[in-house]
Amino acid sequence: MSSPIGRHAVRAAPTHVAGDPILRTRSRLLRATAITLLCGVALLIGVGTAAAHTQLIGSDPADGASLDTAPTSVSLEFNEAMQPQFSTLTLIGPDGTAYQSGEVLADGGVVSIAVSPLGPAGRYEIGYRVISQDGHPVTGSVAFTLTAPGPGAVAATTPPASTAPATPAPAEQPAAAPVPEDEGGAPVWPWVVGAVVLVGGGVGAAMRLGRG
Ligand SMILES: [Cu+2]
Repeated sequence: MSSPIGRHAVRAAPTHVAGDPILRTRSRLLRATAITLLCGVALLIGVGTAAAHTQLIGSDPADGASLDTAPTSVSLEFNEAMQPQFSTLTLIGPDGTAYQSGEVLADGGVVSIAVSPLGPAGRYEIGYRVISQDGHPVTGSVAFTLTAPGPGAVAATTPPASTAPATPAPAEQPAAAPVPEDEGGAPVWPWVVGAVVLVGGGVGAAMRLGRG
């Protein structure tokens, strides 16, 4: 609060004298940042860059769909041709498991990926990250609801019924061996001291040589 102007002036003067390169780099950075921001804002607003930025125009399953049969693949349709090597698709289930399987396939604007047998009923989210033709990544997601457990849920939800009473794990597990204090090896400090002594000696010798 006291004297920001004075301190600013003192600091700014040498910077200005020292270098146009710094200022030039900074303005280049600012310009790049501004362009990136504009692109992002345009993307958010959805104007001006419709031609430049990929847009999702459909999906299978559709966004918000309710299915009683689990799909074996998911696909997304975009408004321009997609490159499979630059496209990422994920399918995350209500249990947090990633169900996408194998490689992304692309056919024109449609990218797809196989999915392993879906698990519990609930919300499944298809996430995507693709690259627009202007090189900018576009990400998003659509979701569908599986109203009945998928084929992958059977194994997980019905553990084999065991006839024997569950045997509790032995209570007297041998305690983990205490970790010896010097597990990490020899202490480090002698090396640090040694290094300081060496460097100090070297500097001293160099100064003596420089003087003589
Ligand atoms: Cu862009």
